[in-house]
Amino acid sequence: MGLQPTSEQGAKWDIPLNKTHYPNAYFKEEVDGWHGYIEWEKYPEKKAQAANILSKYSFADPPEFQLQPLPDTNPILEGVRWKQYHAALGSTLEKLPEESWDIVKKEKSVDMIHVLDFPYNGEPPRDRLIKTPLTSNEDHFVRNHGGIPVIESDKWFLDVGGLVNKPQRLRLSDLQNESIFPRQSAVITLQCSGTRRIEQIREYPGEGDELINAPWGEGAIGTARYTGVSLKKVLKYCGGLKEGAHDLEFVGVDTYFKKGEVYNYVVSVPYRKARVHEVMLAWEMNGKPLPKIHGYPVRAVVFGYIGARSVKWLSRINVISEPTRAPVQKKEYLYFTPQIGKHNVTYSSGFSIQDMPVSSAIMFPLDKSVIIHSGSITMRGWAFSGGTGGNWPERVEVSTDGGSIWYETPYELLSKKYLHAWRTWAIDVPVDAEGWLELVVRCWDNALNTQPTFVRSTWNWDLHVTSSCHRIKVYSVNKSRPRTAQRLAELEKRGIPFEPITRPLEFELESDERYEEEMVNRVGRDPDE
Ligand SMILES: Nc1nc2c(c(=O)[nH]1)N[C@H]1C(S)=C(S)[C@@H](COP(=O)(O)O)O[C@H]1N2
Ligand SMILES: [Mo]
Repeated sequence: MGLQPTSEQGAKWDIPLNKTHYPNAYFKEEVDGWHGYIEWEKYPEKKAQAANILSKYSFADPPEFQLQPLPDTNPILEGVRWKQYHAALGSTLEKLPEESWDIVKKEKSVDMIHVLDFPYNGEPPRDRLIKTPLTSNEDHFVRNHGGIPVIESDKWFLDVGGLVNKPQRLRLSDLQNESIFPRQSAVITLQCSGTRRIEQIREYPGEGDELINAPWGEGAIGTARYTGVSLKKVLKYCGGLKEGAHDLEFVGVDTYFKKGEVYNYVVSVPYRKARVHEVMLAWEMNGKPLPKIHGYPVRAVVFGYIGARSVKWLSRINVISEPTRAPVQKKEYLYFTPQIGKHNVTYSSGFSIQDMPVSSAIMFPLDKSVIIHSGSITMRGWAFSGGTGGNWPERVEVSTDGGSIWYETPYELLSKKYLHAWRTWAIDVPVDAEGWLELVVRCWDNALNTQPTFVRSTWNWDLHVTSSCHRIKVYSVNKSRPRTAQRLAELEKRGIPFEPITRPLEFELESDERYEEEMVNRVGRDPDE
């Protein structure tokens, strides 16, 4: 069945998925060998045509999960609206959701937490992420805003233009020609500015449009060795910068939808970032070609900045005089004060998030777990500090009482220092107390920056950069305490599992004789006089 109007004449059209619809829209792919790439930025009239088509449909509302619980499914969210956007634009993009999902299945670990089916967003299981200082390509988180383009590496090229003296078209073989460009290789942590957003959502929900796609936990961060060339060398090869050059605009080929309009994924970073060799054009991730899902064949890697600037499937770099007005830069990734929200938010009132601040997370144990121990608990996690020039976690501290008393994690258990990467950490922390405890972590970086104390201190309408001390709750059962040891032994004898803790004990907690003895020992319930 084709498209049906929702009601009377003039109403918008509902868009069914998996439809065979009229060839009402057809947008040609721009370049042979670049599948899933429609160029929008060069053709304003084509953009207008797409916006006109989109305006004819009514799309599914975003699911409400911020004021209600998240679905207990994997994928957690489906992305119906984004699938519909792609379908509405006709046959060129219509199959992208399925094709992208096939790539997810091929390239990512089977047990990823699929935060969103489409555009694909996923993070690895918490305890595995920090088992190794480098993240495997299969486990590295993915943050996509659209479908995954598939580009043949020998058909790929990069256009460098704008305020450069000699605009150039470079192929992968040019970038890889070591007689022109020396190699650059570095261990880099990429962190999405949405990492740990779920903590902000739980306390105070925020903007529910774009963010609906990414209710991240602590796993939207990953560390890999990237290999490529320093963008500074490429700009030099292009004759250097012209007068007035200030920012570098990166164009990714994927299609980005925002408020009824279409774009390619475009952001910018200041030139000063490239000047200090902190922007790499990378084609290798952990010694292997970039996976398709991570930007094959070439992506930008911007050290210490929010992940959003590290553009995947890079096709063009424009040297410009001011930060780009493209919506990802201008309308997204803004940081607001806590007084700003639906009632008064504007784009200009937030600042544009670039540098990632110091942050950390407890990846083991998991929140709400029950830990039976003999006086100490093992904690493990990551700590990271972004920025420019290189920052690194110098000290990681944990608390088992919500942040009154802190223990320094032993330096032998911190992974190697890099200028632009996280450090994994571990500690056996003494725990005497029983019952619910709040475990906390905070990091101090080399510049003595540390983390805000509570989520409340970092809450912002777009729910970005949850860099407050990470807090989890665990239920402590200290079997070095005689009464606890006795209770555990009794449960074992009776073959009753300890968990879930919420299940009532079916046997008496104490014999009548013992109770009477105790009452004597405690000198009764009430005072004598
Ligand atoms: N072309 C393109 N580049 C992109 C994105 C995108 O959607 N399209 N997402 C950005 C965001 S928000 C992040 S956090 C990182 C994630 O990189 P990864 O998926 O390789 O982990 O890619 C960035 N680069
Ligand atoms: Mo991101």
